Amino acid sequence: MRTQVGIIGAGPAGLLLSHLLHLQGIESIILESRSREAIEGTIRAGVLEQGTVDLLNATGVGERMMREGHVHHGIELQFNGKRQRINLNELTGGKKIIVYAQHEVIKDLVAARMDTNAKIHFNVKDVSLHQLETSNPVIRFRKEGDADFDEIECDFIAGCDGFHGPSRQAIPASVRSEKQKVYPFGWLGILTKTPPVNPELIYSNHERGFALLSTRSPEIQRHYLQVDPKDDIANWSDDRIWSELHARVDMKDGWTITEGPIIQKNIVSMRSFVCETMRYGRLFLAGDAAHIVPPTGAKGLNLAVADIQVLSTGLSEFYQSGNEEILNRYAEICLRRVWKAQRFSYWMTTMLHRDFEHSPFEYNIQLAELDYVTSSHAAATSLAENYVGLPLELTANHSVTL
Ligand code: RFL
Ligand code: PHB
Repeated sequence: MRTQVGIIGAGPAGLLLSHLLHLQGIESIILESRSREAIEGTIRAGVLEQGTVDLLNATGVGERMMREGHVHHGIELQFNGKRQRINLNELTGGKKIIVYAQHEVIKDLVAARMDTNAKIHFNVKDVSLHQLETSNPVIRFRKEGDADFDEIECDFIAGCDGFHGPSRQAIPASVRSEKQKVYPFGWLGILTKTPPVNPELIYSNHERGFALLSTRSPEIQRHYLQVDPKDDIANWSDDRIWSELHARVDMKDGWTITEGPIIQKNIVSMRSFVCETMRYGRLFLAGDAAHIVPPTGAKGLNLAVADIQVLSTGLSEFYQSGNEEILNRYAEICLRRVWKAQRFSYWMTTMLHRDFEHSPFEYNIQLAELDYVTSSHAAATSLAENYVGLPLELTANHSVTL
């Protein structure tokens, strides 16, 4: 087999890249280790930045998002028994976010690719990358049920295979600089069958631990509780989850979270991670394959989209005119924005979670920071402009808002 761009992974990064390349007349093949049902059913992100929304709309895959997603103009921060609103819209000159589940974005992208007879191989096994330093890199893999290996010869390989995929590992360790921080926090996430509890997301700092109330649809809500990352979900009965949510978000004025049947629950751990080369020869890493953020800033999916915007622009310039300038600066362009998103995600995480190793002094500093952020116009503006998404600077005098 031969293609122009071989893409490993059908997450948001891989599917969006294939979609954007198709719009520019560039051919790609996607290899995905899971089934279509599995990728379309995995519950993950919920918040889409303004720039992500604009890109999906501009490229013809935003129609259902605009119909079924929820536009939010602000978020609420709860601490010290009160709730304070950050008006994202006013503080950013009219920007907003849309709450629309990641697996719905995946469904829309898969449907768009299937409509144009895209080559997506699901359930592939034993993917490995070869000849990355040449102009004909190769991906080797096995199709479902096949004993023999297949090979795809490509011009470029896009490693969009998430944190645990093989692409990053294919870069020699000597040229990979990896920086990470592991947090002593985990998130217990639930999906519950109830109407929305609030028109906007509530991020709550409570002395028992962080809680986040989010949404999915008029019938299904998504909530999170800070727990020990090593805790077992079996220790969390539905009753225990509801009583902990009540303790962390109910208000003295009588506002109380609405309970309902819990239809899904799991625990994820949290880390910040950056691989500081995102390119090796003809291999380009994008999304979680290159960087991970803790979910408190709602940035992971949006960073994957930004990487793909840069990569597809670089590839399209290469195929149109042979100009490799953007491709050569791919890692530098992406990492500049990635590090700012890392800073924001780290800051939101440390401000909102309860670190049980901390002294009362440090806890009070955290509360003072929340008080400052919600009472200073300058500090609230800083939070807002990061939350809706910083601009992506492709060149010194060419910047697009993502
Ligand atoms: P993905 O989504 O992990 O997709 C990678 C794909 O590669 C496949 N794969 C392989 N395929 C072939 N061969 C192999 N050997 C392979 N190994 C892996 C995988 O099966 C998979 O299909 O990476 P991508 O595309 O970079 O997308 C990144 C996002 O998924 C991630 O950053 C977000 O989900 C993070 N995130 C959030 N991001 C936001 O922007 N806003 C949010 O509100 C938000 N909330 C969250 C989140 C992540 C969470 N979890 C579960 C960590 C909330 C949570 C709880
Ligand atoms: C979600 O709805 O899943 C969600 C919302 C905000 C976050 C993280 C996750 O910061």
